[in-house]
Amino acid sequence: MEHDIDPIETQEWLDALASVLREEGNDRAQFLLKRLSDEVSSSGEDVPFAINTPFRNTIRLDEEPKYPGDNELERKIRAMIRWNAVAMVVRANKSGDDLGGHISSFQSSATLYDIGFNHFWRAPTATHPGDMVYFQGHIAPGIYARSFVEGRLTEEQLDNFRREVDGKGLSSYPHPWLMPDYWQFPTVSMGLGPIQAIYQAHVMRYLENHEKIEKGGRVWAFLGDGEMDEPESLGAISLAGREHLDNLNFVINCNLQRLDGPVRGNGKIVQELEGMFRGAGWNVVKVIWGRHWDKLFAADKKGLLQKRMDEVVDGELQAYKSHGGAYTREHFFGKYPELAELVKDLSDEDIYRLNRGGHDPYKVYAAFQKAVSDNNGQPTVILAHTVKGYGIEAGEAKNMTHSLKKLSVDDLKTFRDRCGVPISDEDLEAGKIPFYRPSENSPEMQYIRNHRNNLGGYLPMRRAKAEDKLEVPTLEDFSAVTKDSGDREISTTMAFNRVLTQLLKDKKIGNRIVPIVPDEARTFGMEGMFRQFGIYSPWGQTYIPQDKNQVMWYKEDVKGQILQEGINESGAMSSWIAAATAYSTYNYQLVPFYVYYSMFGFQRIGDLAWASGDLQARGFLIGATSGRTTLNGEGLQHQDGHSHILAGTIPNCVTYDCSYGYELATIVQDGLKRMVEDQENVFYYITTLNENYQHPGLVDDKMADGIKKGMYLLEDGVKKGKKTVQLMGSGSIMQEVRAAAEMLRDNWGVQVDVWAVTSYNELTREALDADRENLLNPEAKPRESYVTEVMKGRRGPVISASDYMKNYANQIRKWVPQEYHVLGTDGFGRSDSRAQLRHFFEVDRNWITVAALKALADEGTIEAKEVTAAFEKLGLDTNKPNPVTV
Ligand SMILES: Cc1ncc(C[n+]2csc(CCOP(=O)(O)OP(=O)(O)O)c2C)c(N)n1
Ligand SMILES: [Mg+2]
Repeated sequence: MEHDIDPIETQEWLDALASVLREEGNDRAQFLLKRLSDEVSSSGEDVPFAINTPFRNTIRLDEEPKYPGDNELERKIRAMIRWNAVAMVVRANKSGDDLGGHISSFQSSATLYDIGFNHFWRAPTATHPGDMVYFQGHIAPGIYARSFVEGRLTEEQLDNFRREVDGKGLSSYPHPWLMPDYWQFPTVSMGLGPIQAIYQAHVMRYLENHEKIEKGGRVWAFLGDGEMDEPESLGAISLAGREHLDNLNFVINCNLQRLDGPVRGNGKIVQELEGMFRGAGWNVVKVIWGRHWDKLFAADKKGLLQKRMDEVVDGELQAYKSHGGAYTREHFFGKYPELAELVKDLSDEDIYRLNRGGHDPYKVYAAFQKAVSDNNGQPTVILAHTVKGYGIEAGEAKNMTHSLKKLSVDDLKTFRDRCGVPISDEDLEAGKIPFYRPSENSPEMQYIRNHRNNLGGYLPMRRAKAEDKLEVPTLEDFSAVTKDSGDREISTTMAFNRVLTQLLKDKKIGNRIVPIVPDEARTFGMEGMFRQFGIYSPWGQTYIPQDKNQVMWYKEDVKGQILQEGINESGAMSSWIAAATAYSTYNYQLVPFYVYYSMFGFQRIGDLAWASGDLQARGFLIGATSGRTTLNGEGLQHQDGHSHILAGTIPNCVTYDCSYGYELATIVQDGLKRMVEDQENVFYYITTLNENYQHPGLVDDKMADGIKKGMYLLEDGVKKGKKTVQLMGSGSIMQEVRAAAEMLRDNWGVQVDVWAVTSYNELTREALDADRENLLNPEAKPRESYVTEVMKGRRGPVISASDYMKNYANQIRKWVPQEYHVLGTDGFGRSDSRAQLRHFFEVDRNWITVAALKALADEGTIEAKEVTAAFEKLGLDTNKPNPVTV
């Protein structure tokens, strides 16, 4: 009911409420409102739905804290940073190299960052873990500009913005890989910043609860309002609310625009976000209007100004800023005569200068202060209303402003005037766009230095290596897994569980191991770890678990070591990232093992995996229940035959497909040595399988060396004679390869060597490196690739079979000295028995056998008709359709 049918009665209720607020405070008022609302709903009626507050500042004027800074000095500092940020991009785009860069986004968020740098963000010190700031990716020029003024970056570096190849320049966006001492978090792929920040805060709490790091760190994520449309941006906010992550702040720069146009032209992005975050249990602090509006609101006794604010849509708000004061007077205030009256004494210029909250240091400071010190133990989102392209006449609030990279001399002059930097007309007219840095003893520099010193040092800053030195177990320590399994049939997933359990119990690094699962531990047989090591929960366990009377009950514990992240691969991956970079962020090494269905790995969270490379994450990703035909009953969407190809695209991701427990133990031990002891910036992807069979044992160091390099000789079967082949196998398909070897020997008199290939990716990388070295050293004796080195002199054609697409094994073709034939699982998976699937994809023992015979026929060792006979003998249909087509 919109219409007020009894204003006198309404006023009585409002007066009563005002008196409660005045005399007894907000808590009492809330209590009464809740009672009233309970009363209405218990009578079966609807309660008014209100997830939003009006479109105004959350913090009232009389609640604002005193501003602790020198606003005038800060304004001057901010102006020079803003100038340098623009100069950097415009200079980079004068060369004609089309380097790109962004001007308008930072201009809209400069005040937000400045308040953080001047008053809030602590650098890590001996006594404080430091704050972690996720900078919005494409405002990087603004952060460089500040570092330049601080003397941390040189003019030469600024001039090489986006020129990264020769190592002198600054990366286009925050990329730890390219600036390892500076940027901490890659954020520019929209949505990755917010989800990473949430899980960073979550892992921070995990470490605090385990008393592994000092308390007091905070995570600040700066995000765009357009970016909030990414599912990753909002998809995990309920975790932060539920876990009371009051160490987390989002600052969303609501400049109402994204790249092409308005974020919500016909609505209000601030209000929409408010509702979502409130629903997820966050504090929402709206910073809508700057202080120049305060007087107008105070004079607006009838609430008409508020009514107008509530009804106006973002498309209009954008147009007001873009068209100026006269337009705003007519279209905004002019709608109601009382509002036109309210601003009659203001000039058009005054109206244009009515500022938005995100550009007002007083309002922004108040919001940040509330987030830090008055947050009711919940995460806080600050919704800062700003203008995109603020202060840039050529682009302010214009739809095209995101892409603005070049400014005319006149535009530069106007912007220079607005910033008040001492740059001459002559310089600008001569095409120079000088940077500006005040002298070291200027009040501005003193101010910057004092404030950053008080906050522990300069940011951004990244620690490239942890100071702590750890020792990892030796391969001998894993002898339970590296020895022959005898008659016992086990899977590599089971072998992995043994390795992990042993690591968790290890005296030296056991407390550094972080197992991570997304609701799939039982699938991998890991449920025994629940009771043994506990599932992390900030609440401990407030209920008696249903299975408490069983040996392996579901134990939740504040000291629990396992991160069970629910059905949430992106969240689990983000937890893994936070743990895998703890050596850098917390100076405390962790070894996370994220175990998941291999199909729901790289293809689902590919962009986070790519970011992990940039982040120089160190840890293990375990694609359990892998293999297109080995995971047999689940069908097309579960059966992975390509994750190794995807993983291989990440330069510092080391990948292995294991057949046996001793391979797995060798690889994990080597990974620990490289990542933990040597602090090498690589991470591991290992696939394990759930097919049970007997496992042989590790023979010697040479075998271990081959496992790490990517292949080794498993069966040395070729002696004298002409009928010889080389078979390569990996994963579970190794069992088919070995069976084929038996058949070839027994039924066709062929001698066979069997090679175990643990990583076609590693073999390829090494061989490509050898090729490159040979190219660069044309007169030197060529380096032989490892593949060539082990295969040369071996007799007979080579047949490779794996549970992965043919492209995976095909990679090494160039370096295999013999004829090379590849079998693989190209096509969509489907549910059936393993035997049926391997027949369907033509990777079983029969198909390997006919492929070997055909290779022998091709080289003239046997006759083609013998191959035809083999097809008949083995009952293989030569009219079978190509599996990739069905
Ligand atoms: C996943 C992804 N998609 C698209 C882009 C390209 N992109 C860069 S900035 C941008 C617009 C950002 O708008 P908003 O989040 O509102 O930030 P603003 O610049 O307005 O602060 C887009 C689409 C990207 N970086 N990442
Ligand atoms: Mg925006």
